[in-house]
Parts: sequence; C-alpha cells; structure tokens
Amino acid sequence: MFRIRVNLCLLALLMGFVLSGPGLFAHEGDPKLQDRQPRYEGLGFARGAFKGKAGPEFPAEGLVMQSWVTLPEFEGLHSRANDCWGYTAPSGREYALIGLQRGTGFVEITDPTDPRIVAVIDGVGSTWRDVKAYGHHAYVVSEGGGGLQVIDMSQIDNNVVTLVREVTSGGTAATHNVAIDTVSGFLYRTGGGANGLRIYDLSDPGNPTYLTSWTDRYVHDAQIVTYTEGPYAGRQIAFACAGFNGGRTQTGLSIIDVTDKQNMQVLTHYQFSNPNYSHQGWLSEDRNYFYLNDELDEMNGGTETTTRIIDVSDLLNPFEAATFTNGSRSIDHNLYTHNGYIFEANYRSGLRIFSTCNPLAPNEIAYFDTYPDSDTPNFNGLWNVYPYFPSGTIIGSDIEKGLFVWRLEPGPKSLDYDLNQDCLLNDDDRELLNEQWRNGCRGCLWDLDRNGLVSVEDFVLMINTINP
Ligand SMILES: [Ca+2]
Ligand SMILES: [Ca+2]
Ligand SMILES: [Ca+2]
Ligand SMILES: [Ca+2]
Repeated sequence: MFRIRVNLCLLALLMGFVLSGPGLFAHEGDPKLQDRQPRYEGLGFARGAFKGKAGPEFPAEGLVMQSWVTLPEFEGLHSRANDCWGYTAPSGREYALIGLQRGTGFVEITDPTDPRIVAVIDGVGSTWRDVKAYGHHAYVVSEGGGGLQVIDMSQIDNNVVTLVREVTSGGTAATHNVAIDTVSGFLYRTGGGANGLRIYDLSDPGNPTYLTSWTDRYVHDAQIVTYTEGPYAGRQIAFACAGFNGGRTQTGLSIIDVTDKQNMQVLTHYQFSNPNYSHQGWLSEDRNYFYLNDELDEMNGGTETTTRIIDVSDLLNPFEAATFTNGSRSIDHNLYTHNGYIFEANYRSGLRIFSTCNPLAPNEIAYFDTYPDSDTPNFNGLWNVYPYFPSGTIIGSDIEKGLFVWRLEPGPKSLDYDLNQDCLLNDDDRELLNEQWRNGCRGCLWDLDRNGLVSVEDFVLMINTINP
C-alpha cells in the first residue's frame, strides 16, 4: 500500500502498532521492512581473533577493527541493532551505548580490543531506538513509544547501570530521535508519533522536566547548539531536518532560535536540491556548514551517495554550497564531524570517513565496509557511528551485525601525503614524494602495508595510490 517514496517515520509508527497490537496495516511497500534480513548469528572478534572459527572479511582501508560484539552476544533476543552513542566515565573508562531490539546495551571498550558487556537495560520492543548521554545519564527513546528512559551510569565502573525512571510527561508517543544541547542543558525528542521538538529541562538530570513543544513541522532529527560567538552568541539554535506530512512534504532544513522556550523563532526553512527526505545532519566544527543526508534520494533517483553541504554562516540565508560523493550507490545515513573529518554510517557501504581539509569538497580517506556483499541503496548494514571518545576509539552500530570498534590509522589515501597541502592527492604530490624518496626520504614514509618495515614496497604502494 506504500509507494517507494514513503514516509519512513510514519511507517515506523505503524510498525509500533503492528508490533504491539493487532496487525492492522500491510507493509508490502515499505523499503525498510522489505530489506529486513536475519541478524548475523556468529560470534564477533576480540583480542586479535574471531571468537568463533572464522568471520567475514570486511573490505577496509585506514580503519582497523579492534573488536566486534554481535547481537547473539547480548542477553535478550535482539534481532536488530540501531543507534549508538558513547560515554566516558570520570575515571576515563570508555563505554559504548547501543540501541537493541528490546533494550539498550552498555559495553566497556576501555581496551578496544577486549570489549565487555556491562548491562542491557530493557526497553519497549522496536526496530527504532535512539540514545544520547549527558553528564552520567543516558537518555533513550523509541519508535515503540514508552516515554523517555533515564538511565544512571554513575556506577558503571562497578558494573551497575540503573533505569531511574521513564518520563511520560510530554507524552508517550513514539519518538524517533533524542538530541541534547549539552551546553544549555535541554533535551529534545523528535519524530515518531508527533510533530516538532518536544523539549525538556535537564537542570535535574535524573528527572527531566517537560517544558513545551515546537510543533510547526515534523522533525526527523535535529542538532541543537549554543553559539558562543558571532551575532547569535548566547543563542540556542536548532538545526532540524523537517517537513510537513511526516517530513516528506517540503522536506528540508529548519533553523529555529529556541533560546526562549515560550517564544521560539523560526529563522528559516530551507529546501536543498532534489529533496526526497531530509534525514539528519551535523554542523561543521567551525559551524559554517551543515552537512546533511537525504535518506531517499539514492533509492528513488538512482544517484550516487550524495551528501549536501549547506552554508549556514548566515542563519537567515542558508544555501547549498556544494554536494559531495564517494561514488558509492549506498544511502548516506547518520553523520558527525570531528577532528577534521566527517564520519558517515552509510548502511550497505559501512563507515566512510571524509577529510574536511577543503570543507566544500570532502574526500574519503578511510572506510570499513560492514556489509561486504553489496553497496546497493538498501536499509541494511551500518546505522550509526560515534567518533567522540577521547582515546580516539570509534564505534559503530550495524543493524544485523551489532557493535563494531575501530581505530583510525593513516592509510594511503590519508591527506598526510598531501605534501603541497592543497587538500588534494594528485600528481603534484606524487612528484614531491618521488623527489623526497630520491633524496633519502628520512621520515617521509610510514609502514603502509603494516609488515613491520618501512621499505620500497610502502613507497610503491603510496605512489600507486596517488591518482591524478
Ligand atoms: Ca542520500
Ligand atoms: Ca558494502
Ligand atoms: Ca596535494
Ligand atoms: Ca611496510
């Protein structure tokens, strides 16, 4: 009953009904459900080896798998994973938070090669869950409804994680995402069963207080930040992937000044090129750009993976400055910016890392493909990535395969070999490297093939990788 161009969030809501009640709706046309595949049943990877006999070979460059925790390794019958986030305890110990079919998993990854499942906090059953952290609390929402779960992680180093409460003020309608402005201390539920931004005060972090909602449009996902400089210094600004009719009509980017919760001001509604479904995005580190993924353009239009670059240096007049692709066909999904990179969890093409050396022409410098079979625009594979651990450890959540833990290592495509520093790897750099090599090459190479030696093989690998 659904055409290809479909409101995914409405479908998620309908799914919630179907999972929790009589099967009232048919879903023959829902691409996400049509793409559903069984979970990976094997064991994962730790301490340098697969826990079972063997595991799949994942195509990769520049990203090294430290460990992998599969869905059967979590207690409870979780048929899928979804979102992830991270928490660093005051002790410095690091934890992965991962949304599962029937709850949220907490996994210590302080030693990224030796992950340890600390706890699973039960939640309403759903394919869709979202989690964020603020202070020592985790906040969890789901398309299955059930309100806002508040989870205390203050004793996580002692293996204790506690569900404090389920907040139902502001309603128990399905929620697709949860976003937190960690500077101002406000939490925003978005998407699912209701329009807009549903806003909570985190002054008492264990007991969020519902304040109000902005309901003009449906919001699928949002980033809310407090500006510290420029004309909006001190203002809290929401970047909302939003539209009417569940987000699919006039889909675009709404920018809202949410500082005064009783008088929120829309600064603009902006529609980017070829809009299909404005899904999620994240500001560049200098806040000049908003990198935005449309979730349906690849599937509907057969286009290459396309991420929009929206210039938001003037919040009243945003415009699409460029788009970029890595030439894949997969759907671009949740993305974040950090340390000069964009991290994209792109479903069937896995984790893709782009350098923002040139912010208007990001180029892929590393990848790890968690779905080796194909890169087609389907809803399988990597859902989310979290790149913000102080140690540099990167985690990702894969729908069928569970939790991945990686380390980023410079590969041949790293811009470390952009010797003339023009943000491009091309013949000019090849020439310079040749020259350095002829002159003795002290420190001009590293062990690219990781055989323990810096040798002519590494030089050849580098030269062959730099393409004009
Ligand atoms: Ca897209
Ligand atoms: Ca793939
Ligand atoms: Ca260059
Ligand atoms: Ca070598």
